[in-house]
Amino acid sequence: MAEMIQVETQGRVGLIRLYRPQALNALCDQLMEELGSQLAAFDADPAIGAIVLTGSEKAFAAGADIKEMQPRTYPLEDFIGKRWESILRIRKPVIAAVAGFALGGGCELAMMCDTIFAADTAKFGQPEINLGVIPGAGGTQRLTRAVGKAKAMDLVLTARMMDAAEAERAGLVSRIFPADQLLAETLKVAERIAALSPVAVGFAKDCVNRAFETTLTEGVRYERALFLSLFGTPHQREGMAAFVEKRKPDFSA
Ligand code: CO8
Repeated sequence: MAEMIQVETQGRVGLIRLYRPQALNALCDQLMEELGSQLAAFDADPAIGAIVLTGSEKAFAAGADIKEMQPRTYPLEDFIGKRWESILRIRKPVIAAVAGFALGGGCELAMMCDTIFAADTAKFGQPEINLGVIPGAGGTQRLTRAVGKAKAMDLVLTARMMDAAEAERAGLVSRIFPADQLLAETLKVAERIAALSPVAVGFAKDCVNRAFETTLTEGVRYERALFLSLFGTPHQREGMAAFVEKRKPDFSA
């Protein structure tokens, strides 16, 4: 039974709420293990089409757990990879709904999701430099790809926080909502995605992510192969027939 996350489903959407209220959802090993298991369970469940990951009003997550890391000394095993990278293996879309602090590992976790929706209260940052370390779960890489070198360098070197408006302008965040509407609006978007063809949605996610891993020519070749293979699915036939027949498509079959 998970203690540090709360799990619900709403229609075809799986909702995971990080839940360590006494520590601003600091991402300790136990929490990350619970999160990884639940993400994998939703990914394997055909009744779920999209996943929303959120925190509390005050914090999405204020970072990796500093108290847990404090006694660690070099040389040490990679305590990050096995717990933090499970989210990257999820084939269904994962939307981060961020209110309050998303700092350090919290910002990195949000950036591992497929897109970020933010409350107007959200604050993003990579303050690890203040602790005598640097981001360790992809922050220097994903933030730089999301917002460009100048702003990423500014955030990583100064530890300053960026508010939701700045994060949206910079391209880190896709949409901003008033804090009291963040979850409802995010769930609406997730439900819409969850009603689409799961194969097409998975391929679309995979192709956009591929853009970060390969050259343009290879990426376009990959996209085309997946696009063409979708013509072997009933969902392509249903989607296009529904358009021609002026009705809503039904991708549930
Ligand atoms: N780790 C552990 N405990 C935390 C963390 C954290 N990251 N953040 C907050 N807490 C705890 C506080 O210690 C406090 O607990 P207690 O009441 O027992 O003292 C409680 O949460 C409430 O926090 P505050 O009293 O500090 O709340 P404020 O509203 O005054 O301040 C802040 C909020 C500004 C967010 C402040 O808590 C803060 O600066 N937190 C730390 C932010 C930070 O430095 N994050 C980066 C951590 S390092 C990291 O993420 C590296 C990632 C590397 C990859 C992953 C490796 C596993």
